[in-house]
Amino acid sequence: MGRVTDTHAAPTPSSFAEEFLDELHFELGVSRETASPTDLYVALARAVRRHLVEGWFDTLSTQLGGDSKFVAYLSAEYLLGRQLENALLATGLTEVARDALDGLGLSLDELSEQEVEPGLGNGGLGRLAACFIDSLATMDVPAVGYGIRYEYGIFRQTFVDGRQVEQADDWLALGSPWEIPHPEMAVTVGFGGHTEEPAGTGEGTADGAPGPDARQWVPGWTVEAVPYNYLVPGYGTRNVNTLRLWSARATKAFNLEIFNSGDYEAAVRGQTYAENISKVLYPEDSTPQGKELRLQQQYFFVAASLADTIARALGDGDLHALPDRVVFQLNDTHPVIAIPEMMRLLVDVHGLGWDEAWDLTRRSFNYTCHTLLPEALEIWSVDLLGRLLPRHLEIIYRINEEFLASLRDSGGNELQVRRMSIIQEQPERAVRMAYLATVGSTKVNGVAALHSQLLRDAVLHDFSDLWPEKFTNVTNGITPRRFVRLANPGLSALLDETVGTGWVKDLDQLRGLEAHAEDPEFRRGFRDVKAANKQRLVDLLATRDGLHLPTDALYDVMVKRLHEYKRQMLKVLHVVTLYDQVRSGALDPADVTPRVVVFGAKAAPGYRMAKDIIALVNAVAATIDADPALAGRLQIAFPANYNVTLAEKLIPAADLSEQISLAGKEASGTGNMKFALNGALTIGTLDGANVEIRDLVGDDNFFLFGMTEPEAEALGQAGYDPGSFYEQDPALKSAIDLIASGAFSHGDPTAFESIVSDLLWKDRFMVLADYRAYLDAQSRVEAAYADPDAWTRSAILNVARSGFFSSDRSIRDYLDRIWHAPAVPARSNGLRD
Ligand code: 4GP
Repeated sequence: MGRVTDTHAAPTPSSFAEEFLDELHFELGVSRETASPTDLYVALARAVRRHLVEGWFDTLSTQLGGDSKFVAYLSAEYLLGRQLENALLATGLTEVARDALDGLGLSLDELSEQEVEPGLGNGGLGRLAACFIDSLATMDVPAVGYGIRYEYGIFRQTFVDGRQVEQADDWLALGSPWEIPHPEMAVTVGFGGHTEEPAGTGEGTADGAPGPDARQWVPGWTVEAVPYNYLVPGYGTRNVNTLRLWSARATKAFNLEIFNSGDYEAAVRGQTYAENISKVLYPEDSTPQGKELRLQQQYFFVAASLADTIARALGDGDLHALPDRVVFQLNDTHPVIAIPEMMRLLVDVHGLGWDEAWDLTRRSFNYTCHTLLPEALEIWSVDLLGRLLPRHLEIIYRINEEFLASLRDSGGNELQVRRMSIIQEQPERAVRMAYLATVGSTKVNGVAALHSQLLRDAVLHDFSDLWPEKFTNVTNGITPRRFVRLANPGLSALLDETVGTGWVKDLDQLRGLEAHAEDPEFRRGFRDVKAANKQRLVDLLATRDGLHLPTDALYDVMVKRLHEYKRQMLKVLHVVTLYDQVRSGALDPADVTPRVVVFGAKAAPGYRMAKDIIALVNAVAATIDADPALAGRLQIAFPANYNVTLAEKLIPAADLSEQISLAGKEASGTGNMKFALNGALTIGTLDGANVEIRDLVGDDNFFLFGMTEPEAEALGQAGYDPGSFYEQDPALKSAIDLIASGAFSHGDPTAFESIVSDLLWKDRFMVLADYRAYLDAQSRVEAAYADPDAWTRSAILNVARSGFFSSDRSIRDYLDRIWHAPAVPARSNGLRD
């Protein structure tokens, strides 16, 4: 038996200190005196990880031993955030570790700061996946998250002269103590090549003959997918699930013959090519990337995951049991190539007939859509697909042929057939991955009620007419462990005192706060927590970004990816208007509600307009800072490199949450939920999950403004003319003119010309049309903020009524509506040899 930690005995500070030193000395090979801060952090992380392993073994043996069904969550992104504090919370070791480290003259908080978060995702979609695996583990649901172990995650953002500059995120530079690699379990993944009549035998057929529909794929090249396991601890349970991320490795590391001949570069070319597959996360959000490498990434992780899943779910068992043993959830279109891959495995490798294979496949897959922007639905040209995955293209053609034939059989006209074809013909022949997903899945869901409705009514309406029962909704959620319990210890303590500690696992218990909203004492306590959180943020931004911010101000926060549809520009116009009015004397600075406007946003590196908007925000920030008239009244803070770690400090400090996308464009949003749950009031449109937030927290506790989706749609249809809004609203005109005049660019009127002319002539997301309503809503915010008691009451009610937005509830909905996979609590077996 290897050296193991006796986790049966409750760890004490001294036993934990021993484990920590053991890691430091024997695993890292450094002494306490010579250890760097990273060494200390790594030793700590590994000491904590020991306490997850036993639960993990128990979970695996419980789940694999029975005939339970498990969820295979396929996602190209997991935006995990830091792991240490979450693991400490799950193991209940926070105080033990703190005391142990104290005893060694070390600080838990300082060591925690050493952790580099794994930024293996872009934004909402990746963070949602991280919340979901947390909830799945907490709820004892057998589940594996599958994804890619990118060597470089989402880029690190810096600003140079106010403009975004990207740097590679080498998060693995100093190693990651949370991962457990298994090179011996590598899976071979093929690419390219050609298909032919099957010569060999069908592995899965009784007589060893190829199946009736089988073809043989002869790949042109292969790579190895090496699994790295991450332990996903549930909260308040023994259960520890698995996140399995795949890393690409060359099948043959290098060619010795070529090396010996002296061409060193050529000798490793194959390796470089193969390993590029998991090298870097595409830094795109809500935008498709039609790049070959991206398709390689998608197929790479999907093929490895399916092979793994089949082995795990069935072992040597009967393939016909597949839908009873595993359910695949496709997180957006990125993993949709899994559908033809499953067909290939069943038909070509295991010798099943086409119809049977199709039935099993369709019963095993489900698809979540995360967008409403038509251009954000992935499309792969048949040229590229045929070159990279020739057999998959054949399979897709046949799926489409049969689907279109069935449409015609049931009386579909040619127009409808063309509209619904998985293959688009114009402007190039290409595969519509969202359609393939819809045809190949049992259920298709949107991520908020409005979004699911719009999927049915617009984006996928032909399909929902055909298969109404296929469409459902699961409103997104967020984990209360990370986003309240860890991020907001002050609020957590107050909640524990007031409603007990059960809320961490059952967020509906927050309802118990409602009565306390009327209690002046409780309000005071709640306000104190908010004030302390602001202080914590101010201190952090002072050291992290050199910003000097007041604490006694309204914290007005807009953090999310930079995208035109999210309308950071509307927020900028509000700030510019305030500045403009003070400057022109129309507004007495003394009448400006002291306000710190916080932005956090990364722009996709190739997205010009988004990057220009970042530059504008920084330019306006600098101009306002330099103006003494606004000192202590209005300030923009735009800390660079917004990520999960920063979110955890920013959100608890916010008073006002900006959720101001054009109605009908934000699928759900999840930041909106985090803010409400931490006691910020929302200023927002009727978009995404804002609709449900407002329904729950109450109209009086939410600042609604702007067009509804049908209104925006109608305005678009009628021929939207942003210039007319500019002409008719003097404040708006003046704000835009001020930007155009060069007031924020040292007199250079060309600096923001792209933004100004876009707003005046195009304004696809109707910023100008909603400007006036937004300003009016901001006036209501100011009036409400002037009455701290009433504001606090509203904030408390936001917390009390946001229990619905727990990702535990989302998972319950997935289980009830889609997965039907019962919980299987891990049974203790003790550590095995
Ligand atoms: C996002 C959506 O834009 C956001 O509304 C939603 O809350 C989130 O997914 C989770 O469902 N989409 C992406 C993306 O992050 O990359 O498409």
